[in-house]
Amino acid sequence: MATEIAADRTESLVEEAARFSASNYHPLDVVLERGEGVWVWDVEGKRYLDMLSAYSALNQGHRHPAIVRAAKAQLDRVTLTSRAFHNDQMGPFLRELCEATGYEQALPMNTGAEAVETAIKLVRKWGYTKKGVNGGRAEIIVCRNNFHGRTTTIVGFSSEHQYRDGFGPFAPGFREVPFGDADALAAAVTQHTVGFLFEPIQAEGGVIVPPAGYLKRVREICDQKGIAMMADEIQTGLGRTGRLFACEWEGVRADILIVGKSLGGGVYPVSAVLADAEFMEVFKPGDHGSTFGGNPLAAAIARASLRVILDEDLPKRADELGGWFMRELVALDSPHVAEVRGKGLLIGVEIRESSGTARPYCEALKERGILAKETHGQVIRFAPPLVIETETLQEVLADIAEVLQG
Ligand code: IF1
Repeated sequence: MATEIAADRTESLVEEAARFSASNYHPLDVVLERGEGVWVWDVEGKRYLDMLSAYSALNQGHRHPAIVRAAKAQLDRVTLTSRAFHNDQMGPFLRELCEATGYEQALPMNTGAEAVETAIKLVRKWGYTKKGVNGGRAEIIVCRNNFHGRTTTIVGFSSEHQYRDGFGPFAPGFREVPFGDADALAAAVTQHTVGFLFEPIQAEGGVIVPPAGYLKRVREICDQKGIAMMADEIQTGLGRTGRLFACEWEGVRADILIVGKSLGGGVYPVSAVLADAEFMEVFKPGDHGSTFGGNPLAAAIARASLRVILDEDLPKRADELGGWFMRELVALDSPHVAEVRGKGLLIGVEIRESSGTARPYCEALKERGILAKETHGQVIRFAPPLVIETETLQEVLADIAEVLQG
């Protein structure tokens, strides 16, 4: 009886959301009401392991005590000042972010897409004022299969039909090359090119890891041609792939680094663009802004979020646990799996076309208390919070084995 009532509650909440929201999503039928660490609970009291981590926005886990403490303390002080005035959190936040990443300056925004837009404006103005590109003709090279957000400018250079269809007209000034092909990048550069925007691993694209040496070659080409290397590490950054930033895997430093997601610790949207003053100084008062960017609540939360990543050495955890977990997934030797790929705790399991799509596998995992989300039809993405324990991963592996081998 009690479980029936609970199931009714799930159904009515799912229906309510469907009735009153736009249908731009197709979520699994689970309604969550509580989260702690790597666990979430639904309205029926059932516990799940969160293997999606809100697309890497929860690297520190749900409601990390240090981050919640910082948020609560700041809620009792001041939450929003606007950039018309200073606040006592933003400066320390940006200094700590610069110190952690090795860039001279940072510009705070809120969502990932806003930070990408900010980077686009930054590199264009840098191109016009410092590189001498002809006014209005700046070109940015992007990768096929990219995902950088949902604004009209950004979807305008997406190669995914659905992300674009019906939303044009789009902004000009973008040129596409295949991801992972450094020669194609070199060949695409013209006198108008100002930058190359890329994800070190294409996450939404299906967890696509580029060939070894790619990022190094990209760095060399950007240096040779005098264009800006622009890394979107919104999803790959802040420890996810086993390094603080995925570019570190090849010892490479981008000119413009874009961060988001876990910078807000899963508590609040916080994003930022990082670069040296040579770039950042092109922004003059009034050139760019945001009502909420750099607000004291965001800054206090981001400071705590960053501190957790560094203090708990989450990149190292992701490296060790991810390497082990990926080997175990390969060792399952499932007949339904075409490939297991990824880095750190950003792992994609590609289901063979002959075994159907990834969605039913995600549904079956959900039944066993594991939340994962398919991407691009065939790929199950496993990306748990980086605070996960080895024993927990070990336990779910048995369930994953059943689902993948069944
Ligand atoms: C959705 C995907 C992930 C990103 C990279 C910028 C952004 C994202 C590399 C924009 C955002 C999100 C968007 C969210 C789901 C999620 C996603 F499947 F859509 F692609 F993570 F894989 N750069 N990715 O991954 O950041 O503006 O959203 O803060 O659109 O449903 P945002």
